[in-house]
Parts: sequence; structure tokens; C-alpha cells
Amino acid sequence: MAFPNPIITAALTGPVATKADNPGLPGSPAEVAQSAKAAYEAGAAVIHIHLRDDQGNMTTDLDVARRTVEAVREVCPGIVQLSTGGLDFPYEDRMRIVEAKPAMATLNPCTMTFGSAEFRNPPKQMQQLAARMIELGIKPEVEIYDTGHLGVMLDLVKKGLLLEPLQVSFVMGVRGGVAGDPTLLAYMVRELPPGTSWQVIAVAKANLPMTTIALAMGGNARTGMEDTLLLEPGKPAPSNAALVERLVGVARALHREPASVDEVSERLHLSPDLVKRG
Ligand code: KMH
Ligand code: ZN
Repeated sequence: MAFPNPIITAALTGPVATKADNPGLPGSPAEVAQSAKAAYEAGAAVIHIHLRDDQGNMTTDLDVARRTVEAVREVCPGIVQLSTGGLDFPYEDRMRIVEAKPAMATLNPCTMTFGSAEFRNPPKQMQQLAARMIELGIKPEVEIYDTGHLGVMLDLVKKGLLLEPLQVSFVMGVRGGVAGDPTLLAYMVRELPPGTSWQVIAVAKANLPMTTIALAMGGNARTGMEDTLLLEPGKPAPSNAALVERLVGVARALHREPASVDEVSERLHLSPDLVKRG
């Protein structure tokens, strides 16, 4: 079976971990940009970012968002995907981030328990965010944390708030969401509209097995310090690039060469104005 080249995404920071958890975690827009460059050079076409200010604190500040997008674009052509997720900020602040005009941004369709926290995605505001992304030409990546989220996503398609081709993540292994179980992945993949681009995001212990399974099934995969802080059991990842190298190694072992930025831009119909060509 011939699969398209896999889209490899590097999730550099995440909303939770700090340098105390792993000193290799980037902690400012400048460090994020350097980490993005190394991840891009290791084979990631998409760079998923939760904002950090100059002190390394999590933020939704629009100026930091603009500076971060600019800093990454200056050093590499990796496709910038800003997160509109995050557990500690009001939804209005999370929504505003898209005004920095990344090529892609995440759209989390449902509210849920997320570990010991509450992840709020109220339907009305979530739909406003989807509409704003269409206005700005930003490609949403829809984050599916459980089987029921699929129906909510398909309703957005029917309402014209999500445009095909869809870009979907199955987020596995979060406490409160779907477990890292291959049979559940197979079920969710079967429910997708034809032509959907899908990837697995799997956290902690589920990270390597579930992303490997996704690549073997013909899907795409994400890695990076947002998803796992370890390169091997007990061994901290020295960098995001090291995690990307490991995932690219898995893809190549399956005879799948990572997709280039140009290829991803074409497949996902990204706005040419928002992508720096390689
Ligand atoms: N934090 C991950 C489990 C987002 O940033 O909007 C899912 C994620 C979604 O990366
Ligand atoms: Zn994220």
C-alpha cells in the first residue's frame, strides 16, 4: 500500500512542563525559534508552539505571539502552528492568539477533564474561533481527545465552520481522554471523512508506541517535549530535535520519508501568504 509522505510535527514546549522538568525545554521566543530550526532540520515540517515570554512563563500575550511567529519564520521555513489550547487562561485570551497569523492553529472542540485540570472549550466561543480562522486563512488542526469529539467536529463541517481537507489529531493517553489503545485509534480513523489528514499525538508512555502505530497505518505523527520529556525510559530528551530524529527514524524504517513544507502546504491547502517556502 502506498501512503503519502508522513507529516511530522514537533511540539516544542506544551502548556505544563518547565525547565525544572527538562532543562532542554525552550523558554523564550528566541529559544523557541532555535528549537524550531533544529526540529525542522531533523525532519519536522510543522512546528506546534505554546507561547513562552522572555522569562519562560506561559502566556497568551499577542505581542509574544507575533514575536514568536516572526522569530521562527526568520530562522526556518517550518510551518508555524500556534496552540489555542492551554489550561490556565480564559478562552478569550486563547482565541486572540490567531491574530498573530500563524499558518496553522489548533482548535479544541470540546470541554473535558484534563489530568487534574479542566480544559474549557465552550461551544459558542469555539465556533467563533473556527469562524475567525476561516476569515484569516489559518488552517485549523482539530484536536480529538475522545470518540465523541468526532461528531462535534463533523457538525462544524456541516455548518461551514471547518473546511476540507480536514487536519485532525487523535490525542491519546491524556487522563480524561481516550487511552493509547490501537483498537480505539482504528475506530476513530474509520470515522473520518475521505481525504482527511490525520495524526497521532500520544503523551508520556503512549508516545512512542502510538505514534509508531500511526505511521505504520499510513497516518502522520507528532513528537516533542510537549508530549514526552523522555527519549528512553529514565533518560531525559536532550532536545526537541532528538525526539524528532527518533520519530523520523521510525518513519524511515517503515520506508516513509517525512513530508516537506511545500508538500504539506499543498496537501492541507495552507494560505501561501502565511507559509515561508523552503
Ligand atoms: N496538549 C496536547 C495534549 C493544543 O495545544 O491545542 C494537545 C495539544 C492541543 O497540543
Ligand atoms: Zn499543544
